Amino acid sequence: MTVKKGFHVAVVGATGAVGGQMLQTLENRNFPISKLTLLSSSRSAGKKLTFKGEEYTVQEAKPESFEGVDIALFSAGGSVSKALAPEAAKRGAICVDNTSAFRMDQDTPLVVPEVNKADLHEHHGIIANPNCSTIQMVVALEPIRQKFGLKKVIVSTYQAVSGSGASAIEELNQQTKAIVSGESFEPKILPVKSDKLHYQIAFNAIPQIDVFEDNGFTYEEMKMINETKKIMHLPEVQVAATCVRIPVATGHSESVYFEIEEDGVTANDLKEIFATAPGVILQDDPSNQIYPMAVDCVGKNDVFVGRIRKDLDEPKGFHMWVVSDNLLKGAAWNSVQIAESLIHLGLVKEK
Ligand code: NAP
Ligand code: 3JN
Repeated sequence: MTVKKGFHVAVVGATGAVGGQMLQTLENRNFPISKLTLLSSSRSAGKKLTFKGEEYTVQEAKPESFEGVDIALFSAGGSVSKALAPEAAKRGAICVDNTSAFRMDQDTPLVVPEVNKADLHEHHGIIANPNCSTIQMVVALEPIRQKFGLKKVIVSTYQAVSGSGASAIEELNQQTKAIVSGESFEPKILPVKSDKLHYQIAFNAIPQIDVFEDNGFTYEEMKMINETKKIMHLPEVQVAATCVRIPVATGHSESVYFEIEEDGVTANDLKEIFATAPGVILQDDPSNQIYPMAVDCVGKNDVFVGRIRKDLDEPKGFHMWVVSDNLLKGAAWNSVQIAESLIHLGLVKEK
């Protein structure tokens, strides 16, 4: 029998929209895996999934599932992470958690490798993967901050339905078909499955992602505000967000207004920075109608930036359009990138 070299990897939520991309990304990256454990709820236990041409049976996630696991990638919702990530860490696994469960905990690094990879050294068994909308924005803002400082950010998002899971993709498809064929339908998932009211997403834009907080912002908006400050180590930066769901399957777009600290900077100075910034692809040529669009970013790991222009009134203010595949850089790729970084930094060892 040949012994495979690499790590025992567990994927929690393997049957979900993010979990599926997680498996695809591990496969595409040829991630060093000696053993793969696929976990879900009891609903999908027994289901077969294929990885690198081999069939795996999904098991129900339990504390004992993590015996011998080196790296556990969680994307099964916050309550599952709260219950099982500490159990996995207790058994010696390093957890990369895609939910908001631990993101703002002081002891948990919140990491986007292009921005704050060094924070991985501070981990205590759990590393948090930020919210998708935050990730793509900070990848674009960080190279600007490094050169010119950052004072203020105002972002409006145009978020794809896949951010809300496999059932939301299905809801958009069904509603679209129903509307074009003149049939009736009943919205059941968006904006938030557990909230009181549900609205049509096909041919619509819904200004609510996640539940409302007492301050009038939604939880998604508060994630963008708080996570940006933590990842960039900028507690004083002013951030405001408005998050909107649009009828796009995959690919979040963002209109980002930001103010830098330095005077005399031009839009061309920013374009020069983006041309070589890690994880960024510059697509900005208005005369030839070149700018990032959601349909073009699907299946790609990068963050696409364009429409860069200086504000007409505020000399330190700029606008840009930032697009990325929310299931890849926003979730699966950032998580696998964190796992690869842990290996390169010698922070995870094969058992
Ligand atoms: P999804 O398509 O609805 O999939 C949910 C997954 O979680 C399924 O595999 C499901 O298994 C599993 N699951 C549900 N309850 C479970 C339980 N009690 N124990 C074990 N597994 C359970 O949702 P998704 O879009 O993949 O998102 C999943 C989670 O990832 C979200 O809740 C969120 O926390 C996180 N997420 C993060 C980002 C980000 O911004 N970084 C983006 C999207 C999602 P079954 O097949 O058995 O139901
Ligand atoms: O809606 C989107 O586009 C992104 C959604 C992310 C999400 C969905 C459900 C629960 C999250 C997240 O990662 O912020 C969570 C969560 O709070 O864990």
